[in-house]
Amino acid sequence: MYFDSRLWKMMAGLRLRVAGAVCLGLIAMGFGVMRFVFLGRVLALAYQGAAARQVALAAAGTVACMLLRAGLDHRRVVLAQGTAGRVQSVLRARLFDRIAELGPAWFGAERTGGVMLAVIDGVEQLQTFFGAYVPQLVIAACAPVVIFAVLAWWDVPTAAVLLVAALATLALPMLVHNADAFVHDFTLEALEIDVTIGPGSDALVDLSAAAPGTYDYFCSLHSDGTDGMRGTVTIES
Ligand SMILES: [Cu+2]
Repeated sequence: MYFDSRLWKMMAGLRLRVAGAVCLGLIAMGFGVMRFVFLGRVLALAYQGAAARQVALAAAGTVACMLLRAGLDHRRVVLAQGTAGRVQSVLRARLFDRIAELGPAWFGAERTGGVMLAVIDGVEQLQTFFGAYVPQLVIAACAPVVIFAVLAWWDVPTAAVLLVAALATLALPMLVHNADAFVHDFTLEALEIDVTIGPGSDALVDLSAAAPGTYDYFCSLHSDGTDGMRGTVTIES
C-alpha cells in the first residue's frame, strides 16, 4: 500500500469524481458478495432437493448480481479514467507554464529528451495512479468491512477472523516498510549513482539520461554487489 500526498494534492477539484468512482466500486463489490450468497443458496437448495422453480430463482439472482456488478464496474472504470485524463491535462498545463516561465535560457541548457520525457511520458505514467490505483486503494480498504458485514449474518467468529486477516494483509506491507530502522543506499556504479535512503523513506532516481541496457544496482551497506540487497534495472529505448 503506497500513497503519495503530493499526487493527492494535484487532484484538488476532482476528488468528488474519485469519490463517485469509489461509490460505484463499493456498490459493485456489494453485488459481487451477493453473487456468492445467491450461488451458495443455489447449491444449498439443490442439495436439499428443493423445487426447480426455487433453484431457478436463486440462479437468476446470481446472474442478475453478476450483470449488475459488471455494469457498475464498467461505469467505475470509465469515470476513473476520465478523472485521470483531467488530472493529466491540468498537470501538463502546469508543466508547460513552468517551462515557459523558466524561459529559453533554461530550456537551452537542459537535455530536450529528459524534459520531453517528463512532460509526456512522466505524466502518462500517472494515468494508472489516478485512474486505477487511488479508487482501488479506497475500495480495497473498505472491502474487508463489507465482507464482514455480510458474513457476520451467518457466523460472527468466522467473519471476525477473515476481517483481521484481510486488514493485516492490507496494512502489513506498509508497516514493514515503515518499521525498517536501517539506512540503505542505491548504488549503480555504471552510471555513477549513489543515493542514500534514510529509514522508512523513499528516493527518486532519475535515469532518463541513461542509455538503454541492463544495469546492476545494489545497496553498498548490505551487499557486496554479488549477494544480498542487489538487483538489475532495464532501460528500454
Ligand atoms: Cu540496504
